[in-house]
Amino acid sequence: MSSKGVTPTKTPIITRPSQIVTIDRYILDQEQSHPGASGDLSGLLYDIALTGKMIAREVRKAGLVDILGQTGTINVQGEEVQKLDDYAHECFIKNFDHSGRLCVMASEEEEEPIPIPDKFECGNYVLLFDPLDGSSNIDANVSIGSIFSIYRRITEGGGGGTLEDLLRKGSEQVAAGYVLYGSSTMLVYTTGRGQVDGFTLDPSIGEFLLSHADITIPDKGKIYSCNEGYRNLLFDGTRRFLEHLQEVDKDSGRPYSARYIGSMVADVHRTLLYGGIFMYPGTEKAPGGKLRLLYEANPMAMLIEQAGGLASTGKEPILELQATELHQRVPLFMGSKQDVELAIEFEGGAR
Ligand code: AHM
Ligand code: MG
Repeated sequence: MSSKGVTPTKTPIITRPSQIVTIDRYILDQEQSHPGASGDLSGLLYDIALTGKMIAREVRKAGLVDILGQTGTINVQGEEVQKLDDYAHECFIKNFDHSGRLCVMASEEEEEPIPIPDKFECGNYVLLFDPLDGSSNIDANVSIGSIFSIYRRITEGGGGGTLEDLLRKGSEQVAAGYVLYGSSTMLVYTTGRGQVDGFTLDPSIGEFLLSHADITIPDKGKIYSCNEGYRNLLFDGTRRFLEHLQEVDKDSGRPYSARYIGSMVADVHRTLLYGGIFMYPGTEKAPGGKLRLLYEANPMAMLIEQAGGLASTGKEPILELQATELHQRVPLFMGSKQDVELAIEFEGGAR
């Protein structure tokens, strides 16, 4: 997978488009630039946009739960009120199981692979998703998000896919992205070729409009993002890296500022736009860290690297790890190239 050669800069490089481009039109234009494309990947991306809109609609109502009904109860419209993460998980499944484009799915919320029901056709793609990441933040009105990762199937025969189709290397992803439910709803995705684009939902017309074309992450940032509450559990190299970022040295732009939302989609989104480093390292208690390789690390690593940044475990590139378990965890350092390279030096790893 190719990533961009990026020149150092202090501000995010985003081309503000002068025309109004809907996500549908953008996806169609991209498809037409690939002669011979079947349209299946485009169809999956349309369905991601729809799913994002449906989840955004429910997220907007989260604060009204006392008025509209508690989860597990029947609301005044006679509908059962679901927990938001259950709703998001089912929304993905209901929108994708009958598309004819997938052969198997997997969700961070479900232990086992999710098969395509027998009554529906199977296709050539595989979808993994974290339906609502950071959901412990919902009650505090903090940004949350959905993350997705798409692969081409590797099993042959045209029927349902297997674990083999799901346990992959991140470098094999054909598309990845997230929907951020923040002060506005944004969909950011990549299909490779060094291109990452962001679309903002205009709620008045229900359309995602291209707002951040060709996002390029600054080569070096001035923000670090991690849960410093675990400082005393960190390995020495990681702790020394943090201390290094906090030292005062005007020439190298230190000290860095700390920003940690505790909601990966929001923290990675800021890192993509402003640069710097987001990390969820391993600790003595949890050497593999917390975040999941297939649902969180791989899709975010693809986005960051396609925008010109770097993603590493501290020892090896995230995208080169062969997944061995559906829910495996992985230590994570991602963001501006120079900042992640420095983290790798402190971690004692190789690029
Ligand atoms: P979740 O998948 O249970 O929502 O947990 C993932 C979230 C990420 O969004 C975030 O980066 C991380 O957990 C925060 O964890 P911590 O509270 O340990 O800092
Ligand atoms: Mg998650």
